[in-house]
Amino acid sequence: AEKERTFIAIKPDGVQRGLISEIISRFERKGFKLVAIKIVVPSKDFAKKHYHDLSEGPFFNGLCDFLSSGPVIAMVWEGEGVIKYGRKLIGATDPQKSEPGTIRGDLAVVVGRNIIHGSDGPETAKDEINLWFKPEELVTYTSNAEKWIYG
Ligand code: YYY
Ligand code: MG
Repeated sequence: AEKERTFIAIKPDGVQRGLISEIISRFERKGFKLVAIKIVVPSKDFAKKHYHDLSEGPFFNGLCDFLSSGPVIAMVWEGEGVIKYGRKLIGATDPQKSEPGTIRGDLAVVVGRNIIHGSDGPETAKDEINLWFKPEELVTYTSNAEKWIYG
């Protein structure tokens, strides 16, 4: 059965700090399935498209400069409830308010360098996956572990 999908990105700070495998393993160990991944330096225009919802905010320009400042790991993760639970794994937007045990809580200190992005709902997940990936870059497969994860 086709499960829900979400867009997750490790931002340039997470990549530069050597946190790629740490972040991927949290999603992987949980039982979510990686269905697309690439490393890319987004242009500033692309960053603006990604964050278009925030274009009115005072931090928009700096945020887009930052996202386009270096390599990003763009991913699509699949699983039951992955959109909402992915946000839980990530933690609150401001790492000062993220619980310990979450990615931002454990690994980040300030909101402008919070190392990871995750879609905030089904509509944005769809839009962000379409923005970052071509359909043929998404790989549909059955993981051998699925019957042990879902029963
Ligand atoms: O979805 P999430 O990343 O948790 O937060 P958003 O409200 O969508 O903001 C996107 C991004 O913008 C956030 O991860 C950091 C940055 N940002 C900021 O630098 N300062 C703020 N006051 C709010 C958000
Ligand atoms: Mg957001």
